Amino acid sequence: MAENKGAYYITTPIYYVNDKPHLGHTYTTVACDVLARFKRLDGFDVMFLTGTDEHGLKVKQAAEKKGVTPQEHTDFFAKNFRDLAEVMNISNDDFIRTTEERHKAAAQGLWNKLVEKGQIYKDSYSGWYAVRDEAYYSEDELTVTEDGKRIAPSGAECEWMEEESYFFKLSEWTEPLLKFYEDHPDFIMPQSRKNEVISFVKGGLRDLSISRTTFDWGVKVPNDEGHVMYVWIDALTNYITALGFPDENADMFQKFWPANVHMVGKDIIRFHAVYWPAFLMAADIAPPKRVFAHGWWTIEGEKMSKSLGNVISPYDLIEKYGVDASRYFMLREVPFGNDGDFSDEQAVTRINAELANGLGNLAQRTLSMIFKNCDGTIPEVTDFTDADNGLFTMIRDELITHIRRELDVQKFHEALRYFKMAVDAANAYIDEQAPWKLKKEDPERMKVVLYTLAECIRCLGLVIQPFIPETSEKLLGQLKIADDARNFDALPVPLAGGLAIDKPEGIFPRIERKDEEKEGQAA
Ligand code: ME8
Repeated sequence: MAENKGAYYITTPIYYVNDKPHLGHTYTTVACDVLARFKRLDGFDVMFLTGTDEHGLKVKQAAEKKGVTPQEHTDFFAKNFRDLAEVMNISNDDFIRTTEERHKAAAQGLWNKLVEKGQIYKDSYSGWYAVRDEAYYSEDELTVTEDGKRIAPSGAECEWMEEESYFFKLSEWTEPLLKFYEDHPDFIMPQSRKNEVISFVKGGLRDLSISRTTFDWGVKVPNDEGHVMYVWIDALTNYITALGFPDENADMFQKFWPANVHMVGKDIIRFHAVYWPAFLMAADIAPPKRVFAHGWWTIEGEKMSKSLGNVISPYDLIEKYGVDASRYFMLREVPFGNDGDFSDEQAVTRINAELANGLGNLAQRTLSMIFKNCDGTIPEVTDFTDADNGLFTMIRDELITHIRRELDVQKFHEALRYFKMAVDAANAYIDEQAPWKLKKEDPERMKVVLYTLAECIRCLGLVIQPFIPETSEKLLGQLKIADDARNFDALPVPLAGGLAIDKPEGIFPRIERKDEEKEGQAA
């Protein structure tokens, strides 16, 4: 049994149910899944939450357009997100929908606490509102088109709104927030986003309108049913709903709050790193430990988004490359935190080089030699050379330390770079040692080399599980690694000799390029 290292709580944003999920949503969820799986294998008790954000004018309008009720609309789209999570092999422990009763109770519970603490007052509000962003903008943030339309920095069109509203005393939290950022230097990551947030807060915060009267598709404000809560106070609360809030003595709340990481895209950093900790501090609840804002997938430089009509469907990716290769590519290609332009060309190159030729080829070459030349059993050997031991040190002892360190700061691409270096080292070793030559010249040495490689494949298979769970399962299955020997505690325990392995099967097929297919047809 692995040592229990304590609790670890990770969340994705809850996605709007105004359309089907695309590559961008999948990216955030896969990144969180990798962390959740890694932490479980590393001995933590993990809670991993994802879900859907189902209230607001946008949803109501989308439902009206389709001629269905908002609830029917949200039921349909929430299912899309749930289904995709299953297809992408996402290991979430809970899936929250903001239309659930438990969530309404939590949002109202937080509201009541803020009222108790004197943090909410009623006034009236007017300003430029973008329905698409569910946000008000100040005049100086807007551009005015020739025909007088006001456009927000996000590109959304704004309309003038005037309504009675409840306000949260955000202005009182300017200094406490700045102090919080200073005392918790790792709260906002990466650094570029942190600088952006701090300079926004230093500019001074205005009180925030947190209720709406112009529509009713939302959580009702307690004791004033003409108002529904502003979608963001409603949505952000999801992170504590799932832990049993408003019961702060609930076991889950006690165990998992504050969250270790709220993973979000950079578009919603302000809500998570400014409003959310302010709401929580105002309600006497600890803020989360970290908000990590990753970059955007772009297509030819433009953010992938439904409104621009340039979205990549995760199902297309899966069809072309498979689930695991898609997961690997997303996290390997772009330094996590930066924007990245999507191209199939890069996906094929990366997958072929690192999965098919890299890991796949290493496993296939090694396991088929063992199968043919060692009676299908792992050789029993003892005399290791410096070259063998060097590889063990790199892959059995050091690799996990590098990956753990990089994942703790959400550098998925760096973790995978270390993995790739280890695979390359093992492939270089097989070429140098040339076990196919040793077969005649020195069969005893051949066995040692094949054992060394099999042991490296075991370790590589173990550490890569969070990224490519299905393939590593196949690989560890071929090596007959028992289920209880698949967590990271098992890494230092060497592969036993004498065990029979399964007949090896390729784990990563090479992906044919479109141009190769054409050439093939012409030939
Ligand atoms: O903002 N590249 O929901 P949403 C990378 N409901 N990631 C992307 C992306 C892209 N092109 N497009 C979207 C909301 N994402 C709110 C959140 S949380 C309390 C409420 C990902 O459906 C990224 O994680 O618009 C981004 O933050 C999120 O989807 C926005 O999803």
